[in-house]
This record gives sequence, structure tokens and C-alpha cells, in this order.
Amino acid sequence: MTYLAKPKLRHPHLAQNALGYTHRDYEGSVSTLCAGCGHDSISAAIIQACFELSIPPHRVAKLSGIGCSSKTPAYFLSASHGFNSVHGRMPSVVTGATLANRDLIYLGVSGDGDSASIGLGQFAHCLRRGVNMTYLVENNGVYGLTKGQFSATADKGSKSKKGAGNQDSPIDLVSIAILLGASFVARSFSGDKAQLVPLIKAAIEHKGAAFIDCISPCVAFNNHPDSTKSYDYVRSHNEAVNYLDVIESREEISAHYAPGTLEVVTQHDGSLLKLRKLETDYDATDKLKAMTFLQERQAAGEIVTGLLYLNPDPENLHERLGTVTKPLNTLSTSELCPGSATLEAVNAALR
Ligand SMILES: Cc1ncc(C[n+]2csc(CCOP(=O)(O)OP(=O)(O)O)c2C)c(N)n1
Ligand code: SF4
Ligand SMILES: [Mg+2]
Repeated sequence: MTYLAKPKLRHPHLAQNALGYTHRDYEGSVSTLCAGCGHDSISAAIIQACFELSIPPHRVAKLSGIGCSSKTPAYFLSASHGFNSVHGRMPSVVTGATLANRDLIYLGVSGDGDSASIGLGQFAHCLRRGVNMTYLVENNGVYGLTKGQFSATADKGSKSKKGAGNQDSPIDLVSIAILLGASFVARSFSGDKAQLVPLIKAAIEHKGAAFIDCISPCVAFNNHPDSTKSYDYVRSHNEAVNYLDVIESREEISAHYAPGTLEVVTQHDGSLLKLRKLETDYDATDKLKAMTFLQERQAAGEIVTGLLYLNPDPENLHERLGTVTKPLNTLSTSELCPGSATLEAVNAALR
């Protein structure tokens, strides 16, 4: 992968987080994507979210597939673990990694081609199994890296840059994610950092399968007025169901949030999500209503953004499988090999 290293120079008075790290400590190499690509804005939001959460970069594992979107982990968190897998196969690699080491924070970055076309099966099984991760799709409706063919999220009738019309029905990843059992499902827009950063923070804090579909215009192949993935279209058809802020569990809830205007949802790990409701009275914890609402707004040509569904008490893959609580590489020889008596008991149970 081509990449340009960033100069080490930094302003001496950059803001520091609780760990004493600056923004620069969460950056990666210089992006080689097209100027104006939505994916770069998403990388910036990931950097901001990790900085604000004061995450030690070495505790993060960032994994991806193949595509312009899947190249982006090179452009953030250079001190984190990284794995650039095969096209559409990021979910199975994350599943294996999380089973081997449950203590890392897993961030899967994918594209609409990577997850809705070749990797649809992998996407489905990862979410239905409740893999504890943040799964982020940078959705531009095209295969950007291979020069703009329609992906499975492109709308029926939408036109390619060369004028060809798409005949197939689109796949709506957020609807599928809710249906499959993801316990945190959100949609956002790369150009809306104020909404995207808190959503990424909340997804990272969530202890289950958290999915974010982020509309991310491809300025090279899909940013014309007829495309629902263009900057202009999303800006004029965006209906935000809620504005989200994350209150980390180690901080007190500040008093300046007026009572009655907010809904605070407590997650399983004690972290709190603060939802500012609009007049639609949207309830993110009601799965059936979330699905109906999505279908209704979609039929009206609107793109609903915000936290669309949340199970505040999620169960993840480790709980379902009853795995050991320690990362596998920290298990001692006696834990790995409990002795002949235990082996004999296991064998006897199988006879
Ligand atoms: C198995 C396999 N099939 C096809 C390709 C060719 N290929 C590379 S990237 C890509 C599509 C990427 O689209 P998307 O995931 O939407 O990412 P984007 O570039 O739009 O961000 C394709 C088809 C490949 N690398 N491997
Ligand atoms: S081709 Fe599209 S998706 Fe790829 S870097 Fe350029 S603008 Fe971004
Ligand atoms: Mg794409």
C-alpha cells in the first residue's frame, strides 16, 4: 500500500487528553485518497473520537477489507494493530481476533462493496453472532477503487458517471443490521462531524455488535445530483432522529443539560448515551418501531441519520460461548493443559 509519512513536527501547545496524548498521536500517514473524498472525513472523525475517549492507541485493532474505504486504516491510529484482509473478509478476521484477545478494542472499516456485495454473508454472520466491535461501512454506492461500478447499495435508477442506469434494488444495511441482531445501529454522513464523532464514541463504548452506516460521497464517481450518496442529496434529504452525545462512565453527568429535553440510556457497561429527541418522539430502544420508521422515511425519499436502534443490555459472542475471561496469549501452561485427570473426565463424558 502506498503511503506518505507525516512530518513529525507539531505545535508545542496542542491540546492533550487524559493520557497526555495529542490529536497527532491518533493520526496515521498522509491520505492518498482523492481530495474531497468522504472517507477522509470519516478518518478524521475516528481520530477525534479516539482522542476524546483517551483510548491508548495500542489497545485498538483496526481491520479492513479491500477498497478505498478499506485503505483508510493506514490514515489513522498508526500506533494501533492493523490487518488489511481480503475483499469482504474483514468480519471473519475480526471474529477470530476477538475470540483470541477479548481485551482489545476492535474497529472494522469496510465499504459498501466490501460489506453489501462480496462480503454480505460475512457482514450478516458477524452481526448476528454479536461480535464485540465497531463495524463502520463507508457507503458511497460504488466500487470506488475499481473505477465506479454500482455497488449493492446503489439506488434503483441511479445513474453512473458514464450515464448507465442501475436496474437493481438497493440493500439497506441499517435495516439488515437491525434485523440480524446488531445491538447498536446508526447511520450518519461523513460531512456531519458533530453527529458522527459522538456516534463513533458511543459505538466504541458499546459492548456488543455496533454498526454504523456512514454515507460517504465518492467525488470521483458518485457525487452528481441524481445520486442519493452525493453531498448535495444527503444535505437536502437528511432527517436526524436524534442528536447524540456520550457521557463516559468515569465522568459525572453535568447539570446544565435541561431535564425533560433528553433521554439518557444506560448501557450494560455503565456508560450513558444522551439522546436529544426531536418532535418525532423517536425511541431508539423499540426495534419494531425503528424498522417501521426506517421503511416509512425511506419510501418518502429521506435518509434517516442518528442512533436508530440500541439494545442497552447487549449480549456478545463471548457471553454466548462462555469463553475464558483472559486473552488466550496470557493463559499459563497449567490453564492450557489442566492435566490428565481433567482430560480423562472430558473423554469419559464423550464416550
Ligand atoms: C476477491 C476480490 N474480488 C474483487 C476485487 C476487486 N475489487 C477491489 S476493491 C473492489 C470494490 C471496493 O468497493 P467498496 O468496498 O465499496 O470500497 P470503495 O472503494 O468504494 O471505498 C473490488 C471489486 C478484489 N480485490 N478481490
Ligand atoms: S475513487 Fe472515490 S472512494 Fe476512492 S478515493 Fe476517490 S473519491 Fe474516494
Ligand atoms: Mg464503495
